[in-house]
Amino acid sequence: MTLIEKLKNAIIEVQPKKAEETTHELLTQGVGAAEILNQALIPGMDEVGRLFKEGEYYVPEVLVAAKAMNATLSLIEPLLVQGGVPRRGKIVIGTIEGDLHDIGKNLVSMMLKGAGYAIIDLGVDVNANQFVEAIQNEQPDYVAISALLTSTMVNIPHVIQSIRTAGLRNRVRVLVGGAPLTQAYAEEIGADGYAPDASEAVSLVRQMDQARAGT
Ligand code: B1M
Repeated sequence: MTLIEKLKNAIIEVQPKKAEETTHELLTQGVGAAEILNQALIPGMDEVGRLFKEGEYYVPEVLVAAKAMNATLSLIEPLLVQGGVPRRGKIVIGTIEGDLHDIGKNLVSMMLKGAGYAIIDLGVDVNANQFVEAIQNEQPDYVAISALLTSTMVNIPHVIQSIRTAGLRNRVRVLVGGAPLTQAYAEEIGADGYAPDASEAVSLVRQMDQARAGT
C-alpha cells in the first residue's frame, strides 16, 4: 500500500493520529500538497460521506474524520500558503447561518491566502448581521459564503439582501460555494460569482481582480 493510500484509509477508517503521522511521512518524502489533497484527503472524505449517507457511519464517526481532515490540512497549510506572494485584496469568509461544516471553507481560505489575499475568517454558523458588520469593519473586496446543506444554502440570499439594505452592495463582491450550490443558483440569488472548489475560487477572484483593473 502506498503512503497516499494509507492516508486516504486513515481518513476513511477514522484514525486522526494515523492520518497526521502519515501526512508527516508524505511531507518528509517531498510529496506535494496538491497530491495529498486530491488523491488522499478529498477522496477519503468523499468515502466517509458515502458511508454516512448509506447509514454505515453516524455523526460521531464523521466528526472524528473531519477532525482528522482539519488536522492534516493544517499540516499542509505551509505548502499552500507559501511566503513571498504579493499582497492582493481582502476577503471575508464564513459558513452560512445554521451550517457547521468548515473543512471546505478552511481549504478555500488557505488557497486564497496562498494566492496572496488577506483572509478574515468569521467561522461557521455566520448570520447576515455578522457578515454586514464584518464588511463595515474590515472593508473587504470580497465576501465568500460557504454552504454544505440544502437547508442552509437558502440563508445566503438573506445575507445578500442585508448587505444591500446596509448600502454596502456596491462596495463588495459576493462569492458563493459549497457542494449543493451551482452557478445557476448563484445567478438566481444575485451573487457575483460561484466556484465549485478551492482552486476555482482562486481563479474566480483573480479573474474578477483583472476585470476590475481593466475597468
Ligand atoms: Co455533514 N452532511 N451533516 N457533517 N457532511 C454532508 C454535507 C452530506 C452531503 C452527507 C450526506 O448525506 N452524504 C449531508 C448534506 C445533505 C444535504 O443537505 N444535501 C450532511 C448532513 C445531512 C449533515 C447533518 C444534517 C447530519 C445530522 O446531524 N443528521 C449535520 C448538519 C450539522 C450542521 O451543519 N448544522 C451534519 C454534520 C456534519 C459533521 C459536523 C459531523 C461534519 C462536519 C465537520 C466539519 O466540517 N468540521 C460533517 C461532514 C464532515 C460531512 C461530509 C462527510 C464531508 C464534508 C466535507 O468536509 N467535504 C459531507 C459529505 C460529503 O461532502 N461527501 C456531509 C470535504 C470538503 C473539502 O469539501 O466541503 O464540499 P466541501 O468543500 C469544497 C467545495 O464544496 C468548495 O470548495 C471546497 C474545497 O474544494 N467550497 C467552496 C466550499 N465552500 C466554498 C466557498 C466558496 C467557494 C467554494 O466561496 C467562494
